[in-house]
Amino acid sequence: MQIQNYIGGSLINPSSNLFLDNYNPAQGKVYSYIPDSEKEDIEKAYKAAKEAFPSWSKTTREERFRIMMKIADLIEQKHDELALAESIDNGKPVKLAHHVDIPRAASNIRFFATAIMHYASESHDMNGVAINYTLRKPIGVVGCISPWNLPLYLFTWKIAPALAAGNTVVAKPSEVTPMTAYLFSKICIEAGLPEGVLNIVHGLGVKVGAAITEHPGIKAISFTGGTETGKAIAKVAAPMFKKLSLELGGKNPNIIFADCDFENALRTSVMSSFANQGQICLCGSRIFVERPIYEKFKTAFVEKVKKLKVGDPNDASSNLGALVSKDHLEKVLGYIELAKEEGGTILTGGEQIHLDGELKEGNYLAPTVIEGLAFNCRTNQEEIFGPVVTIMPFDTEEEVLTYANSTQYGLAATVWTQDVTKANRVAAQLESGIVWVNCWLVRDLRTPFGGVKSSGVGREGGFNALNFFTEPTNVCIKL
Ligand code: TXE
Repeated sequence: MQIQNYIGGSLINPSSNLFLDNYNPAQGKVYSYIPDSEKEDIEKAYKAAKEAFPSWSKTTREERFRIMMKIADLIEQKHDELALAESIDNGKPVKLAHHVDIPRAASNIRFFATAIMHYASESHDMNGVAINYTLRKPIGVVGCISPWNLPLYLFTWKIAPALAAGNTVVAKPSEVTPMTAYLFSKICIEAGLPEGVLNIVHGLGVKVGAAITEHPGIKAISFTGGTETGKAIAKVAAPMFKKLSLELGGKNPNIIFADCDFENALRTSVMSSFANQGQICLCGSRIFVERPIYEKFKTAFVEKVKKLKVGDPNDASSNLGALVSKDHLEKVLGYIELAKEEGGTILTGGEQIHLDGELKEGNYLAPTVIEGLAFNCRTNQEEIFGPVVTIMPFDTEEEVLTYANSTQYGLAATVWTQDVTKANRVAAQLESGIVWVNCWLVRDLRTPFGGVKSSGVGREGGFNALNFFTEPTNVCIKL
C-alpha cells in the first residue's frame, strides 16, 4: 500500500516519486510505503493553503462548525478501521486505540468545532474616555508537526483549533506512524473540506519538518515531539518571529504518600507507568514512595507488573504491544544497560521479549522496574519514553520535592494522598505544567495543557489553543 500526500484537495505522489519503508512494529516488517517528500512538496502545500486562506478565513463559524462536525462523525463511523490501522502502524494494543486514540481524535475535532461557536474577544471600557475591543483574526497559513506516540490523537489536537480559528494548514505527521493521517485526509475529502484548507505532507522530519519551519510564509508552528527537535525548530523559527507552541518531553514524578488510597494508587501507577508501552509524554517514569509504605507498595507493584501480558497488539488480552521501532527499542534497552551501570537493580523486566511466528521480529520489551538509583543519575534525569520506571523511597515532603523538581523537564506530576491540604501544598510547589491528584490522565479539553522548563513553551487546550492560532488587534475608540 502506498500512502499519498494530500495537497490542494487531492491525493498525490511526492515530487520525487520516491517512497520510504513503513514498518509494522509488531512484526518488524515493511507493510506500506510513505512519500519521501521534499521542500518542493511543502512549497506546493503552502501555495494551496495560501490560495485557500481568503475564502476559509471568511467562511462563517457555522459553516466551519458544520464541516468539522462531519469530519468527527466520519471518524466515528470509521472507528474500527482507524483503530486497527493505528495499532498496526504504531504497535499499540488495538483495544487502547479503540478506547483512547480514535475516540479522542473525534472529540478533538468536535471540541474545537463547538469552541469556535462560543469564542468571544475582550472589551475594555475606560470609564467613558474610550472603549477598546480586541479583534481576533486567523494568522494565515500555519504549520502543525506531530509525533508517533499518539498519532491521530495529537495530529487532530493541533489541526482542529487551527482550522476552527480560520487558518489554513500545512501539516506533517510522524514518518514513523503516517497511516491514520493518510486515512484522515480521505475523511476530509469525504466531508467536503474545501481544497487547500488542510494539506498533509508526509516524509522525514529533517526534510519536510524543517521545510515547514523554515518557510517564510508559514507564520506559526505548533509542534509536539522531542526536546532536541523543539530546540532545532525554535532556533530557526525565533529569528523569523514566528508564533511557536512547543510540547516537548517529560520525566514525570509519581509521588505516593503513606496516607494514600493504596489500591487506587497501585492500580493507577501500573497504568501511568506502562500505558502505550510507556510512550506517552505524561507517563510517570519516576515513582517516589513514602518510606512507611515503600516495601509494601514496591512488592505489590512488582507483582502486578509481572502479570502484565506483552503480546500481539491485535489480541484483546495483551496489556502491552510492541515499541514503535527497532531504533527506539535499542534506545530504551540502552537506558536499561545504563541503569545497571549506575548501580540500579532490575526488580522485573529488563529484557527484550521474543514472540513466536509472525511476531518473531517484533519490538517487544518486558515492562521494567528499577530500584536503587540516585535521584540525580542519568537514568533518573533523561527521558526514556518506554516501559521503564524507577522506584525509590523518600522521608519528607521537602526531600521528595527536591527529587521531583530536579530534572530539566516539567510536564506532568502525580500526587497520591488523602490529605487535601498536603495535596494543595505539594501541587503548588511542583515545577510542572500539569499536576494530577489521586488520578492520572483525567483530561478536560478546556484546561491548559503543556509544560515548563525544557518540556515546552505555550499551552494547548481550550481557548489557549484558539488564542495561539489567532492574532489579536486592539481597537481603541475615543468616546
Ligand atoms: O521525535 P521527533 P521522535 C520524545 C521521546 C522520543 C524522542 C524522539 O523522548 O524518544 O522524542 O522521538 C518531526 N524540524 N518524544 O524521533 O524527532 C518528525 O518528523 C521539524 C516526546 O519521534 O521530535 C515528527 O513529525 N520537524 C513526545 C516530529 O517532528 C522535525 C512524543 C516529532 O519527531 C525535525 C514523541 C526538524 N528538524 C517523542 N526533526 C511527546 N512529548 O509527546 C523531526 N521532526
